[in-house]
Amino acid sequence: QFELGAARPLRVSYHFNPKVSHYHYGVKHPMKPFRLMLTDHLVSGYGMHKVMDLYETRAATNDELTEFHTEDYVHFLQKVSPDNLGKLPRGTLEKFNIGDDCPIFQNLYDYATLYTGASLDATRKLINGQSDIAINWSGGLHHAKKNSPSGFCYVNDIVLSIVNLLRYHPRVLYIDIDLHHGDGVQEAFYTTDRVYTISFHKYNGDFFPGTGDIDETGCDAGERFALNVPLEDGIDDDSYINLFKSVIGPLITAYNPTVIIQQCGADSLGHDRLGCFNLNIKAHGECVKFVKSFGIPMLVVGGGGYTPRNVSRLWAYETGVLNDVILPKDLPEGLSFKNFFGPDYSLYPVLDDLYENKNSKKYLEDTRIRCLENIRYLQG
Ligand code: V1S
Ligand code: CA
Ligand code: ZN
Repeated sequence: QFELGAARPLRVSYHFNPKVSHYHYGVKHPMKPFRLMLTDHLVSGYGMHKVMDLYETRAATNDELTEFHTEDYVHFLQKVSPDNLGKLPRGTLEKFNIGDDCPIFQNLYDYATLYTGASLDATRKLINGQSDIAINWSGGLHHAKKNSPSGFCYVNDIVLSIVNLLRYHPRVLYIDIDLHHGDGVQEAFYTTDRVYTISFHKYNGDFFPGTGDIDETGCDAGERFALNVPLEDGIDDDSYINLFKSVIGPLITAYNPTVIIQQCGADSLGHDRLGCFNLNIKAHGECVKFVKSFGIPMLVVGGGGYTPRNVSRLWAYETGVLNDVILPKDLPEGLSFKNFFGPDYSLYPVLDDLYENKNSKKYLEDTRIRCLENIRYLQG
C-alpha cells in the first residue's frame, strides 16, 4: 500500500528463456549466445531475481515476424538448415545475405524466434502497464532488414517491438549505444515522425555497417527524426557520458516520447573483441541511469558484445541500475563459471587502458553542436 502522492517503486520485469543461450553461430564466430547464460547467473547470483518480475519467455510466431519481415524471408529462415543448404536453388544464399557474418546454424529459426519472443513479451508488459521497465538482454539485434539478415542479426526484434508499441504510443524514442550503427531500426522508421532513432557508434565510412554519418537525419515526414553520433576510436568515459547527456537530455525534452527503447550493446566497452572504445562498465551504465531518470516507460535490450565475461558483468550491473541497486564489486558467493571472471574477480574490471582517444575536444564539441541544431528543429 502506498500513500497518495508518495512515489511508487518502479516495476521492473526481466524476460529470459535459458534455451536462447544454447545456440552456436560457429566456433570462429564472435557472437556467443552463451554470454546470456553468464549474465543470468550474475543477475540471479546478486539476488536481482528477487526484486524483479521474472518471465520465462515464449518464441515469437511466424505471423508476428511478418509484421516487419517479408513472408519469403521468414519462410526461408523457417526451412533452411545446415543439412539442406546444398539443395537450395542457385542464388538463394546470396539473395538472403548468408555468409560468415550470418551463417546458417542448427535451429537458427528457434534462436531468432526465442530472442524476439522475449522482446515482444517485454513490450506487452509495457503496453498493458504491468511494467515500467522491461528488460530482455537476449534482444537488441538492430541490423536485421525486412528481407535479409545482417551483422549477426536474423530477425529485428527492436523493429517488431516498436511496431507493437506504435499501436498504443504516439511517440517512440529509440536510443542505441551499441558500438555499431543501428541501421536496421533507423531504416525501418526513416520516413516517420512517430519514431525518433538515435545511434552513437564508431564511424569512418568503412566500419560495419558503413552507415550512420551525422548527415543521415531522416526523410519525408521523418526528416529530422533520426540522429547519428559518429565517433572515432578510443572514446573515454567522460567524453562519452558528457556527449550522451548533453544530446539525450534536450532530445527527450523536445521530442517528449511516451516510451523509450534503449539498446545497450556491450561492444562499446573497452577490451571488446570487436571493439575500439575505452568505456568502463560504470560509464556505459551511467547512460542507462540517465535515460531512466526521466521516468518514461523503458524497454531495455542487449545487442552486440564479444567478450562474454565483460558483456555479462555490464548487463548484470545495468540490471542493478534499472532496479536502483548498486551491485558490490565482489562477485556473488558460489557463482557458477566464476573462473571466467579472473584474474580480478571483480564486477568492475579496468577497461579504459587500451586505445588512444582519437576524438579531439573540438571534434566532440562540433558534433554536440550539430546534434543540438537538429534537435532544436523539433521545437519549431
Ligand atoms: N568488425 C567485425 C566483424 N567480425 C566479423 C566476423 C569475424 C569472424 C567470423 F567468423 C564471423 C564474422 N564480422 C564483422 C562485421 C559484422 C559486425 C556485426 C556487429 C553486430 C552488432 O554488434 O552490432 C549487433 C549484434 N562484418 C564485417 O565487417 C563485414 C565483413 C565486412 C568483414 C568480416 N567478414 C567475416 C564478413 C565481411
Ligand atoms: Ca550504436
Ligand atoms: Zn555492435
